[in-house]
Amino acid sequence: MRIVVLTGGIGGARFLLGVRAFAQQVGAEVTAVVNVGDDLLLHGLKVCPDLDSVMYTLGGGADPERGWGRADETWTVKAELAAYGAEPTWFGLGDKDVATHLVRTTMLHAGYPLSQVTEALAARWQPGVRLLPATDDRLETHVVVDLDGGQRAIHFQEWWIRHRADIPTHRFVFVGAENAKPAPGVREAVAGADVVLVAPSNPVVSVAPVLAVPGLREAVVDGPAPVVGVSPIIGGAPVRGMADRCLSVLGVECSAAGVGRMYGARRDGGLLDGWLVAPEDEGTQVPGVTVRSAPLRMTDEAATADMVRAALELR
Ligand code: FO1
Repeated sequence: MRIVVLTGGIGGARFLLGVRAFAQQVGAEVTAVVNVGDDLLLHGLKVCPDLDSVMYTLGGGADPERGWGRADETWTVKAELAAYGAEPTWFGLGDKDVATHLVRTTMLHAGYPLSQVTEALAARWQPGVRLLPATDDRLETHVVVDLDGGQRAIHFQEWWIRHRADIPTHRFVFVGAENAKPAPGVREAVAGADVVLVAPSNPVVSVAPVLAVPGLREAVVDGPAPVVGVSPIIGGAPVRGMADRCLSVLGVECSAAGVGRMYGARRDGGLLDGWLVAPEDEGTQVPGVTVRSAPLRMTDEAATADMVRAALELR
């Protein structure tokens, strides 16, 4: 069996732990197509938070409390940058993490595309799933907000971390998306998949930028594989993160039904064939989509693998 997962964020990385565990039980191959909209250039370094969260989490090197960055991290570089007054001070790179960005940036400057750089970095971490950025091209999520007396577009990370998503917000813009192409291997993986899973990631800022890459959404919805999503919302609240803030910007109800309907039924031009919701959301209806419930708390790998099994039963 070949499983493709559209994913991003820390929830997506934890979901992949369960996908990998399930895949090991049944001998399946997994390809993760990862959001790059959170990526940023910082102090001359290319930082790819979602690719790194997946790589560190699956490689056993992620900080378990934060969910991002490295375990047993130290912060000397951050303190030294602050001593120079180098902005931004609201975004911190750990010392170990900096090594990843140095290697990545050096390879990118040498002309390697992000997909090849990701493969090279993953050779160290052995994540056990194939990691593909959604695109090798520049695609950044920016957020149009009211700030300093005017309307401005700021980088997603500034909105998310500096402002805790708590300023008047108008819309999200996936800068560069219109000229982006799916990274090499993405279309092929989707075309050869037995199932495409949409991880319980933030639908607005993790999954939407993946699907915003021209040709990628089409490959999924016009492809042969059934598409099954897992709800990131349980009982009206996000499992983690600030999906509620993001959904309210779009005027979408923060519920399993709201997100399922936003994705829509594949047969009606949307994305989904199946939608897995939590027992708390039993009875959720999404027109044209088969909905089932199963426990969705990713408390450990075994529980998450059970979620994946339940999602695959929706095929
Ligand atoms: N999140 C924070 O809340 N504060 C930070 O200073 C921060 C730094 C950071 C550095 C590298 C990295 O890969 C992730 C980092 N994150 C930080 C997490 C990140 O902002 C978001 O959680 C993701 O982009 C959302 O998926």
